[in-house]
Amino acid sequence: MAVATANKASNGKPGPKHNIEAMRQAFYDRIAKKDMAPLWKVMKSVVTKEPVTRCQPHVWHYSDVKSLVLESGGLITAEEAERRVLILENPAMRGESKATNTLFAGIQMIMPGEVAPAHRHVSSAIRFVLDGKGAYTAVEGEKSIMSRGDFVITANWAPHDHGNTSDQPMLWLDVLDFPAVNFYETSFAEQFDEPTQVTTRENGDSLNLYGSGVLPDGSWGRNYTPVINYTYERTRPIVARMLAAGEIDKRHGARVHYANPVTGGPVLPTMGAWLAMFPKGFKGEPYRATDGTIFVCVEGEGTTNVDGKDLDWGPNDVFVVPPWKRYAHKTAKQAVLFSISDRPAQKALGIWREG
Ligand code: 1HN
Repeated sequence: MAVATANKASNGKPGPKHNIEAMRQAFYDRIAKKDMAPLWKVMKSVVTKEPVTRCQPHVWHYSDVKSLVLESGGLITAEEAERRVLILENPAMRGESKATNTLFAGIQMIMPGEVAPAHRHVSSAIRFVLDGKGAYTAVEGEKSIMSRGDFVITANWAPHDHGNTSDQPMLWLDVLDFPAVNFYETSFAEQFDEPTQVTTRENGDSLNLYGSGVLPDGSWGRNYTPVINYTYERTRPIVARMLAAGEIDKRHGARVHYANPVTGGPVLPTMGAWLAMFPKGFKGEPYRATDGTIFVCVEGEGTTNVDGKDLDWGPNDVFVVPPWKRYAHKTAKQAVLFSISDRPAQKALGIWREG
């Protein structure tokens, strides 16, 4: 087989540089037919010097979202839809059901008298309640009545259904890890014959049992929190107390993370969540980390600068910060932000970085 010899004159014929390029291309064409390719052509784009993301910073304003979600209530029932959710699609990843590359976000509504039937799936879900009072989520036999600001957890394979016995629509943010689960191609799901599961534990049971500084003897033995609903009623006073005491991080404000009371670790192996209160006039220092983050404004208003772009937010607005983009919060009023990301998954894999 001919070997290219560089730097030899070529008497009017294409020069050696051209020869070697032509020979390389001919080689690439031949190996392509055998489903092979040269790493050296792609190496810098597959192992980048820094994180590369398609995810864009974006805010969904509740003034738009709420009226559109309410409108969807006239088009389809929760039963027919199974889950009546409008997807918050990252503008750079339309049609992929992604807010970040690893997380789904959507706004779900359940109308008075409706039931969203029981099912379970490998993908874990969280709900953050935006509007309404008195609808419930039943998770693994516990019925949890929800209020605004509550953080509700549906772990991997936990049976769950929703119902609304109140007299007003209830809306919440759903965040699921299914883009990550689907990346690993490990999704399973099933529906139950009965639309609602039998509940054996009353409202608030798991928070009372596991969130009171004592733990039942015996091991919980699962890799997610036993608490179904971390209520705003219990969590808000903690960040308010930190704010009053001046325990305010220069980047993240007076912030807590939601913890699994059995381990002290994150609530789910795939997703972690935080609640932060900021004083009026807060001007945060910039921060970046490799986990793309979904934020919800619970109270107040402010602006988050992400990589030079200002995202203005007020109550119930949802915004997304892509991985490794520097961001800094500032507030016009005292504000509360909930946030969620895939940080626990990245940490478990040893690939998380900040700074
Ligand atoms: C799901 O099961 C729920 O249970 C919400 O409320 C949103 C988005 C995609 C796939 C399953 C729920 C979902 C979902």
